Amino acid sequence: MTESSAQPPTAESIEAITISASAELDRLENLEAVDQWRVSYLGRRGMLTTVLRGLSSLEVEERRTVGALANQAKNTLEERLEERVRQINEATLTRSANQDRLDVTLPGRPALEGRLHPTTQIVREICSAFVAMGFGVVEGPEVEWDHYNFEMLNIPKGHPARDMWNTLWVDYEDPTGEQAMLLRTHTSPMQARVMENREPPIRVVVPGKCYRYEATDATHEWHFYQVEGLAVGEGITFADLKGTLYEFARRMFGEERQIRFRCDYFPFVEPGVDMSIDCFACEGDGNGCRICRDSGWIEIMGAGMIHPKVLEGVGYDTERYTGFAFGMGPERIAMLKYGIDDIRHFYSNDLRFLRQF
Ligand code: FA5
Repeated sequence: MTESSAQPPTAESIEAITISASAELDRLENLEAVDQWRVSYLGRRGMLTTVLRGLSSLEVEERRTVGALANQAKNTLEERLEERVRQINEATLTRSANQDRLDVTLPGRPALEGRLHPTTQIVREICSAFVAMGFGVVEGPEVEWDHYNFEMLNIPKGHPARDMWNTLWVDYEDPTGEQAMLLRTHTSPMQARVMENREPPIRVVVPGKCYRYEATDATHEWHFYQVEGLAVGEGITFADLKGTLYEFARRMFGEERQIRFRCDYFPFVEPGVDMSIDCFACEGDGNGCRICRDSGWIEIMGAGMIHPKVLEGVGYDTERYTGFAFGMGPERIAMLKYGIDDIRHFYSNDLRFLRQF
């Protein structure tokens, strides 16, 4: 670009300005530079504006001809300016679309609709069955003391039964040096926590997450849910345990269900049992049932009458009060109910699995 001269304008000088301004404009790549160009050619002191001002020094006849050329040049440059701005905007949009891999012409994606996780659904179903039978629902800490997870459940330090629960310990120095911290291996620590804070009669269920240092397989996760149950009062017997759990099985799995109790060992109950329901998928006739493995029975929980040592531990009069407790795994119950073949599906976050519930 050259400085405008004080010379009177001529057809040649106007043409020269138009050619050089157009060539310069074509080389500009951004809107700031284009605006500077506009100021220097078409602005109040721009080159072409100055030329137009100089028309007054021309003879009338010449002024008419050169003036018409100057106006035409102004219109041409203004049109070219508009066109260049449009080109730069388009190029910027294309560049950003390519770089960001964003196709602004695509229709928007519909918002994903969330739903309850299958574990949450089954936990709620289990709790509702017990709430309908007069139980309340309480929750407790997932990071727990050894004291509640083991000691208060009649599993002192060094007791071989501790091996039944592969424990994840928390690296924490207790200032008193007495307590070890862990991720609860079951919901049973809530038995003592609830009883310490209440007087019988007690009827509660405790849903919550548990953790075990376990190798995972189709039926074992290292984190999973349990629903604990606890009933304490005067005159509670094993018949109450059986009646309550039978009613639960009917509500969860249908009116026709049969149940079976077999002896099992848990240090905090006496007697201890495991409870099974008869297989709803087959007749136990040995035709290769995936669900009960042809036994005709499906194990769903551990249970038993609360051990007197546990009741003593929380200061209850064992001559007066008795009770029962049970603990079940909701994922395993959901697997049975919906025919899910691998517990690891629950927490692998595959929407194709989760959307089915
Ligand atoms: C217990 O944890 C006892 N606290 C249950 C209990 C409570 C017995 C009250 C008596 C009185 P067990 O380790 O068997 O028991 O676990 C209970 C249920 O938790 C199992 O039946 C199973 O459904 C579930 N469970 C246990 N380990 C896993 C695991 N690794 N992955 C998924 N579910 C599991």
